[in-house]
Amino acid sequence: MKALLLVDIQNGFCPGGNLPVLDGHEVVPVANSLIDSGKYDLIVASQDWHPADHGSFASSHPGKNPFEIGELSGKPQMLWPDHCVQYTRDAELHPELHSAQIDLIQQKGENRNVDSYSAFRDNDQHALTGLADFLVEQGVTELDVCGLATDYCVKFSALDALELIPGVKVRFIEDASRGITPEGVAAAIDEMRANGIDIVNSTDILAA
Ligand code: VGL
Ligand code: ZN
Repeated sequence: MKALLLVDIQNGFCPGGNLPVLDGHEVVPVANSLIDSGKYDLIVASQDWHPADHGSFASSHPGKNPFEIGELSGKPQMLWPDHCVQYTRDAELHPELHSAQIDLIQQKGENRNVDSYSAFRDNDQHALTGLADFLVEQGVTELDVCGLATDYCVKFSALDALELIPGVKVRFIEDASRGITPEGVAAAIDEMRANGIDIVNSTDILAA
């Protein structure tokens, strides 16, 4: 059973959004070609879905600016601009993404006291979102992961998939992903590769 996980392809992470990733919108046509390819038995997506007072927002920490390190529930936390607030346009999946073909949208980041980069669980690794159980139930043996942002939510989702879906083979689709910083992307790719995740491009998948 082959599945595709589209991570946080939302307005908020594209140009014009509140936490724009450079060229983030460029993943959309690539993701669409994968969605439409017929290569996947199952297509799932994650959606960053924060309450307006989320503790990862710099605005929740008086005197702090976005991209500074603060504290959340006693742990160091990168402070972000307000982004992907529930029921706002910023939180919607990109309008050109072929969303009708997505089988399940997993929301995450609702708990204001902990951030959730991974589509599978909170950053403190306690609360599971339910996505791993769903993919296990569906009998997923191969999972391709892509989206925004490579150095945060994509990386943590890919690594958690390995840990939470027994026996799964995970691949990261580089050209269907963009990151926040070039150094972060390089480090994320090294870390994924070191953990046994294959780095592939959409062209390899479409040609196979
Ligand atoms: C993300 C930072 C904060 C992501 C989400 O989708 O990579 N990054 N929230
Ligand atoms: Zn977020």
